[in-house]
Amino acid sequence: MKIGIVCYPTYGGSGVVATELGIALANTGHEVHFIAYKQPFRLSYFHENISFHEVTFADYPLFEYPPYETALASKLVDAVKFSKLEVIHVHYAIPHASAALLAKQILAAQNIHIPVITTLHGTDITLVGKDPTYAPVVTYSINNSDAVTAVSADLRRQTYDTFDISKEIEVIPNFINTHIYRPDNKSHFKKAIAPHGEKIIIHTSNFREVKRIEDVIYVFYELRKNIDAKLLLVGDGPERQKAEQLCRQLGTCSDTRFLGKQDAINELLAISDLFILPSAAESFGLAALEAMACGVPVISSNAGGIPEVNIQGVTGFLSEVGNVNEMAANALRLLENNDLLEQFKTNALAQAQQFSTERIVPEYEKLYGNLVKKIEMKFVAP
Ligand code: GMT
Repeated sequence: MKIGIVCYPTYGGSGVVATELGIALANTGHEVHFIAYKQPFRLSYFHENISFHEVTFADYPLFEYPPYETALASKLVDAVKFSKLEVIHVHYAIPHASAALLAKQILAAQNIHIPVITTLHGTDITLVGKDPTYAPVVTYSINNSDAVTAVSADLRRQTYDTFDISKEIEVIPNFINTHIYRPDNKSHFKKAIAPHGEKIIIHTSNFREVKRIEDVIYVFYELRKNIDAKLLLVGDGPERQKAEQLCRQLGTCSDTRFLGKQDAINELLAISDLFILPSAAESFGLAALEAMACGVPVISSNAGGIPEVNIQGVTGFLSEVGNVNEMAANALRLLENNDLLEQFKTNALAQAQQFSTERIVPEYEKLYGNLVKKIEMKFVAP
């Protein structure tokens, strides 16, 4: 099948999922075309089944804001016509879904019919999408896509609760490449970070306010009163400076490393003992799944779709958002009891297998196949 994938190419969960989906589809023989304003960051190598179409903007003094949505719709029309795409799959509603629907209309006027699949990722619904600035367009785009998927049951519920939705939303959870994200306890690497056998605590994110980085530092501060531990903070973003200030104020900097954006996150996760995800909102929590696939239990908040991934008392512990004392107590309970920690590591790994690429990606393939058949029956059948 010839599949067009639209995504944000920068660091961020939706772009990661879209890119990994495209790679997985290409590996099974589909022809995948990424349409984005920049090469997606996990796509920096050649793959015979993958092409990239860059959305470019013609600059003009009148445009105070580049008309991204218009440029994207035009690029989609071009890609569908000349690469003979059969489906357009957009990740993140704003403005990808509405741009794809515009492209679909333009193409229909030329007797080219193509289904549009919209995948909702979270902030396009829970934070940005419900703002009155965007809500009418988001509602229209969801109701008029040929299929809509959400990455968790909680996100589907929130979408129905927030907008006036008449469309069926299917849940297809995020997935993980368990061949890359897997336990791999490199002792020399571990030793470089924790030379005296300290426990390694890790957090990865884009350091936005919603991630509550300061809670990570408070949990670590409490934990460190009782055990020897090191904290790895991976990623970068607007909250980084505040996090550094807090770490200095609490005196935890000597055991904390700010590693910035890293490509080989799997290697850092694989040497870690515990992952902390205290987010205020999280439609799914792909970062937690990445950790679990490396055999790392998760101490998290119970926001959004996190409980669908991190299972209370099995793969980790969940607390109300902001309850850092309970998070620290749960972390300590695990780290002080090696048998319990080992059991949770095994459980985390087993839970992550439920979300393997091999299990989840065929759900998308099935969806594409059904939609293409429907279009053929409507427009091609005699
Ligand atoms: O969480 C972020 O900052 C990135 C964000 C995005 O929109 O790219 O991630 C969202 O999509 C991910 C992939 O589906 C989910 O795993 C994240 O939970 C979700 N983030 C939020 O809901 C805050």
